[in-house]
Amino acid sequence: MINWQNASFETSCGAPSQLFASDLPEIAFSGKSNVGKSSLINKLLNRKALAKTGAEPGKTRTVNFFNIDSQLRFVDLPGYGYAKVSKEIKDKWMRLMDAFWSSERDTRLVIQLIDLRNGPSADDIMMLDFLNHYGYEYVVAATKADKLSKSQRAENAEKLRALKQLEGKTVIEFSTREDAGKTALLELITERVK
Ligand SMILES: Nc1nc2c(ncn2[C@@H]2O[C@H](COP(=O)(O)OP(=O)(O)O)[C@@H](O)[C@H]2O)c(=O)[nH]1
Ligand SMILES: [Mg+2]
Repeated sequence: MINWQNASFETSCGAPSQLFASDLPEIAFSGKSNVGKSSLINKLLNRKALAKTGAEPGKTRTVNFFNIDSQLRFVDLPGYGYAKVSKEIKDKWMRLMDAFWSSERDTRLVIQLIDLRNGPSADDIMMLDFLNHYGYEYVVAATKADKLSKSQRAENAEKLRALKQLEGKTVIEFSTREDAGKTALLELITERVK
């Protein structure tokens, strides 16, 4: 049994040299800036502000590690796709991500977040291609589902599920205001960490 209440922030890494080898199973949360990664982590763990939310898009440029009951780690990855950041910052992000994905890690599952309102961006598609190419086990959390009408929500979810990159993949509609997505994700995570 995992005690989800027993979660704490461990460390932030802003440079490749700060990344440490993983000695626990990891669940990585990936997505563009502002898609709701930190909010989703807080929702899963029943916490208001364990992961910092609503920071100016593109501001969270570190890899943030959370220890869950000494059994696994949640990894809040820095968001991509923020148009207004300089090339220097984008290059820095790329080097950090390269270092993360090429390091020896026990990544059990990637939760790839995609905003259900707009559908996948070009960067999201690149990320899906990357995950598919390297054979990562992943699921999509389609976020901010509460911001859509019932019919728009169903239509957007259907479109997302029909994406050729997502063939055979699980897409979970998620909202911080609902418990269904949270329950589904926690089940998947538990299954992968066993
Ligand atoms: N209505 C609604 N707003 C959300 C949801 N998830 C995140 N947000 C809001 O979206 C903004 C960005 O969320 P954040 O978690 O910081 O995104 P991150 O940059 O991906 O970590 C914040 O203002 C959140 O309150 C959701 O499910 N529903
Ligand atoms: Mg964040």
